[in-house]
Amino acid sequence: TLAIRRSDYTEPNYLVETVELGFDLDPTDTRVAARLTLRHNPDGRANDIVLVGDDSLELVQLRMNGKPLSRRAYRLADNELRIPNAPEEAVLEIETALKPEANTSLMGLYVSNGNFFTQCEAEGFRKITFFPDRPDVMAKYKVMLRANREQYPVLLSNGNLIEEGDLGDGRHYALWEDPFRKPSYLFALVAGKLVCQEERCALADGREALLQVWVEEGNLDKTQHAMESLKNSIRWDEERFGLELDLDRFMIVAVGDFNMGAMENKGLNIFNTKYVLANPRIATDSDYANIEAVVGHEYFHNWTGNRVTCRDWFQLSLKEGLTVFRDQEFSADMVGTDSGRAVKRIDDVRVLRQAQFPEDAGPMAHPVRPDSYLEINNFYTVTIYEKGSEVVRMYQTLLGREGFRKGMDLYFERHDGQAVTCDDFRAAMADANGRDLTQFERWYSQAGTPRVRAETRYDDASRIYEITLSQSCPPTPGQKTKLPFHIPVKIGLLDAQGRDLPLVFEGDLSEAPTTRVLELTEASQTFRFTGIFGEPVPSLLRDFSAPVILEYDYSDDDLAFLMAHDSDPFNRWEAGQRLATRHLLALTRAVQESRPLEEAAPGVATFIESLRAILNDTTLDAAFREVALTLPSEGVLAEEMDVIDPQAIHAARQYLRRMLARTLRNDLVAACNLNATTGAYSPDAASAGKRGLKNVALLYLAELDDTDSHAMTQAQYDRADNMTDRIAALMGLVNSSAPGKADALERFYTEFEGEALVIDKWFSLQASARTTHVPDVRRLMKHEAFNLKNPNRARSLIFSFCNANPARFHAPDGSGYEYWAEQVIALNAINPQVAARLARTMDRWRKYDRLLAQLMKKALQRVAEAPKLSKDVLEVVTKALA
Ligand code: HT7
Ligand code: ZN
Repeated sequence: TLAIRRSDYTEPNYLVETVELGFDLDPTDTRVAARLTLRHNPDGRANDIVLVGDDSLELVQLRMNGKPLSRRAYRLADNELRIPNAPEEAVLEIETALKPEANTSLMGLYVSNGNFFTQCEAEGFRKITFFPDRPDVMAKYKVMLRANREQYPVLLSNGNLIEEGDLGDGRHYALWEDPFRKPSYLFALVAGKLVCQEERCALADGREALLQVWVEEGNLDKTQHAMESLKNSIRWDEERFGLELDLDRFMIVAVGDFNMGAMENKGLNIFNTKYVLANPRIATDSDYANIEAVVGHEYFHNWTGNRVTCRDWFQLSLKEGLTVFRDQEFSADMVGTDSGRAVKRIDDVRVLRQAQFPEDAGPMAHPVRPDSYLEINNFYTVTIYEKGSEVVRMYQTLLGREGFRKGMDLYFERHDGQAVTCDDFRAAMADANGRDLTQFERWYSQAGTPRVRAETRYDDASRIYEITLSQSCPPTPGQKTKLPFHIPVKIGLLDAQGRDLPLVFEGDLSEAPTTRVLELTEASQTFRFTGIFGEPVPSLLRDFSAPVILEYDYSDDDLAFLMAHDSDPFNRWEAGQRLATRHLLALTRAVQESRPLEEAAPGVATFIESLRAILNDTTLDAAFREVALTLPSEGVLAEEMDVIDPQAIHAARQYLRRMLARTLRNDLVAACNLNATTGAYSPDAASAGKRGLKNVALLYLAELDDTDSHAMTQAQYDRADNMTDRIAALMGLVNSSAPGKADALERFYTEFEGEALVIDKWFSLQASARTTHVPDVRRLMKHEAFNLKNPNRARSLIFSFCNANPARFHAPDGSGYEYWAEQVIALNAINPQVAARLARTMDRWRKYDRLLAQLMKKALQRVAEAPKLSKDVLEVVTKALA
């Protein structure tokens, strides 16, 4: 298997002008008639027409310019159909036969619960017909769908419905036309028994659009939030970026079998049910927030991805990083308040640290614009998405909101309707603002998380405060040494009262803001502030202005001070996390050395008092207090250790959680009572924040595992009128020895048996419970509701155990790893994409202590040697073992 390289890019030989597709839909034998008009590309090289088709395709007929092509006129080998010496213009007619029901990969055309769906990004269109399946080939599509009317009453595709009618013999048809040119990865069709909620929506320019949310029958009581989110997204993109919906009709369809979150097919977004269906009975506050974010994300792709798309898949972050940035800003604006925005920022940074930092330090580390891949599906990563979004955010930090908007405007002015590169985006930002962003390119080309080290010096006599920033970046696979990045470091200085000082920069008196963006471009630079009376406490990397690890020798007192006073809520939270990490690592070492924990972290009592102050500070939003009270996860702590010891980390964190619960018991009980929400459920940020704080408090109390906490948790479980409170209480019960826990689990299952998304929660909660060991997971796999073919279900049990239950997964006997290997191998045969995601669990094996690392390596080797390994899994395990 050969790697695809970015440096090998060449223009397509032929461009496709129009595509007409005729589908005769049948689960076991679907026929696709494609009619393509092609024209030789003046910038292309040979006069060979090159089409790609998957192994699963059966080629039934091939005609060029009206005549059947003889077997000698084309070559078909290694998934490539090549027609050498073709004319300047050609009309190709290709008939293929497919078996959608047998397609468990969920790429291309497949069946889910009796209905037809497609997924074409990145390379699924080649499972439908032979085609130049690459994003720089953009064409206009017309799609005819034919199927049995009773079984498939609804027939949908991209764009506008231009005709529908009866075909006799129980069949009917629908003809769709998409007015916009698009790459093949944005093609979609849906056919089956579906119903929709629809609304007309007025657009800024006076037009009206029809909005629809399609679901299976029985789910119409769960579409309102997705519809509201869609309308909010449309309004937000008009207001923030001046971007309007360009279609008369915009559809969202929910499907229960789906590889990822959702897909931005032009005018026909297809969603995992998880990101559409919600009502208070089945969905939690975070489900509601995720739905809003994903609906926004897919809608925003209409401009950033569809109108302007990627030249090749190495440019994936051009659309994904930018669109994640846009959805993050959208969610922040929907909350509205400053502290609400900060909590959203904190949540996003947590994901980055928990998932992207480890990726960037492991065997799959890659630049935001990768240089090579074996399987593109493996590159839909947190680096491309979340780090990509941080890179886009840095433009806004450097250029200001207005400057960023100017750059966006120029980007669309230059590139609407084109397939472009990350360099094109950077050029638009630079040119619109008259800025040199040459060095900024390194954020795209160099992998790894940069470290920024700060040192400060205060000179009493001259009243000068100096900050010296130095940067470095560790080696990553294929990149031994790194050049300095262009890093925006937003800072403030606090006086002894905790007030922000005016920042006079190198004696420049023209302005003295209290927050400044320092631009670090060299390996080391010193910044001087004048007129500083008394040594300040620095607040560094405010709002997490760059995706870096910031090192500064803060004292415990400095951190407690920032925790109490920093005007930047992100850094207020950050100070608490730094302190918590410090204590947790000290406790972890004590566990490893069997020293008494009581003496291991002397500052911990003071730290808990700082948390008490925050918990009881009602001037702070509940949502902020919730994140401030949440300790760094076991995964984040693991990254802080040279050699990871999952059991010791777990024991240390549990010890601190219990200590906190004991010390703050009365305050926690009070927080539960004061934050009880009353009246009808609403997912708005303020109510969700209250529930969040209450449930964090409840789960601390549940750590006490005594009759009082059992009674409190049980009472909340019994009285809950929404899924947020119910699942939190169930979690408290399951992680304790409460007498009612088995009964609660059973009742939960019976009550929600018909709601697949809730049963996913039921599996996932048990998979990540402290009391769940490998044999328990194996038992759950035999449950009647378990189904390996359904990605949501597989993720809810297998992924939750392997990724969210580190103490049990890393059982010293290696049983967790054996289980992992079995599941990767089983999934490989069903769905390579999902299997490869699970394979990523072992990325960091070299960082674990020797005995565990050996067992992990053995499991990896077992997978690597398994027969019929997909490219997807092969790439992940060979890179891990390399
Ligand atoms: N652009 C989409 C990425 C995607 C995908 C979605 C569903 C199934 C398979 C997929 N492969 C790639 C999702 C997004 O970022 O919006
Ligand atoms: Zn996306």
